[in-house]
Amino acid sequence: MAKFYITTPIYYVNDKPHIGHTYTTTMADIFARWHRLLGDDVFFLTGTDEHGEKVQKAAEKQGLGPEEFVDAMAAQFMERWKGFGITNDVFMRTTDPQHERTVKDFIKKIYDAGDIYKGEYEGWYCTPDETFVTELQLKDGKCPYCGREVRKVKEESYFFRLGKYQQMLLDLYDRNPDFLSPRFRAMETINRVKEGLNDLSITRKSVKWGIEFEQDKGNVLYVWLDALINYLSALKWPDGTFEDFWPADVHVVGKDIAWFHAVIWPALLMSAGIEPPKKVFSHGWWTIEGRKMGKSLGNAVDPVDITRKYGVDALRYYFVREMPFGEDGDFSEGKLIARINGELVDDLGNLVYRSLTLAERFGGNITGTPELDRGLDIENIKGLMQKLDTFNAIEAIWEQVRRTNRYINEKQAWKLSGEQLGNVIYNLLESIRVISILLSPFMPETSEKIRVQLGVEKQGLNHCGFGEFRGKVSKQGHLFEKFSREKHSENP
Ligand code: ME8
Repeated sequence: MAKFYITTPIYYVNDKPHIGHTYTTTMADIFARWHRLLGDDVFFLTGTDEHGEKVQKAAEKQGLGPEEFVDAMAAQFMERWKGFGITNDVFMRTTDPQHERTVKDFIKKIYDAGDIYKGEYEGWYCTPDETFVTELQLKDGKCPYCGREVRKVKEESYFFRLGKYQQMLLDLYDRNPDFLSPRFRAMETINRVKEGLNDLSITRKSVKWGIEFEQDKGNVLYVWLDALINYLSALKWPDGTFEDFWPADVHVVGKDIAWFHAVIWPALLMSAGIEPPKKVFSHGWWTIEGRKMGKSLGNAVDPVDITRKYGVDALRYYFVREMPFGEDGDFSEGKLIARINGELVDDLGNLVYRSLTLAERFGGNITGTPELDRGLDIENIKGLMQKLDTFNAIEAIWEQVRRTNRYINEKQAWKLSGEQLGNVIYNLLESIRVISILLSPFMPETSEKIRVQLGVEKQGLNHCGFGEFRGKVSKQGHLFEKFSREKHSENP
């Protein structure tokens, strides 16, 4: 059995989950579900990043101790993912004792390898990004990544010999062109690595909320170092299920944190003598109604509000449909409504409703010759999903939805009877059954509703060929309802 280990970033608990977190987690969930459908042994990891200055400050602002604060916030993330049907196998918190153990073992390993030395860090620090910024990188005196205020830091610190790994990293990118995906984003990282790598400050004296640096107590580990190691602690490295699942098949991350995953992480692993992950996929960013997302702009749409109004599956569908995985895109409620009305209601909902109506009225045998399977290339869809190309995969599935809808009209099904009608219904139901399997990673609730109405068993991807239809159909109303744009604009 093939294994598939997929991760999301672990999110900072300084604030509740937003649409960006929901996007990353949902996309990873789609791949995890797809691989389960293939019959793979899947390990899907998400979690929370609970240490560091940013989280410490957020706790202080609420007048809470950090432990109390992170417990409450982590619970919100867990609850949110549960409500969104996210099927993670483990939820890793960086305050988990297992994580602390793994981190300490890992640090010891790279310390013993001679890759950590004592020095002094002098430069700038961006707390919202938890990132060191050099004098040269500053943009108008602000953080070059997020444009926010930076703070001068001058303190004793331990460093990781990142510079030592420059050539090994370049060799890795060379040897494995798929390591950094998508390709168009890879060049930026590769060029930066070619320019040279500074050693990385990995401990802080002025920060208290973190994992202690055991080799010199009184220093706390840099939050990013702590965080990256979660991908190992979830497997209980060096024992546990490490051998079963490592290397990770794909770390799904936003483009903002590609550097940490594509440069720092593999270098740390090399130092510890551990194989690098197979792939780091950095996806694009959502703007909201054309504007950069952020609380300060007051336009952070709450995914809970969205799903309460439109349903979880509609949001999942929008995520995949609206933005090719890897590119940037814009989130707008108007566009979401347009897709619900035009595609979920008119294409899919209508197809299922019409077909089940025909099937329920029909008294004869639902049997015939496969016709609607011709344009459907399952191997092609599998290949697209292997390349993480959800955008073209959903389009290929949708083409089958539209083809099946057209078939009803071409056959003028409403004029048929007897064996001819039985054959048409057979093709419709088999096509819908296959569509429901293919759609299950994308829209699990909808897929399940279709399956129940068809009266068929849960099936994997090896059941996507047309066979004998074996269901007992029972129609249960429409899958989706239409929304009016006017109502939305009055009440945004
Ligand atoms: O960076 N569009 O956590 P974080 C799409 N704790 N995705 C977005 C987005 C947007 N506008 N904004 C954020 C951290 N994201 C670290 C990670 S991993 C070892 C440690 C998503 O809470 C995107 O996936 O700031 C991004 O990488 C992540 O949220 C950042 O989450």
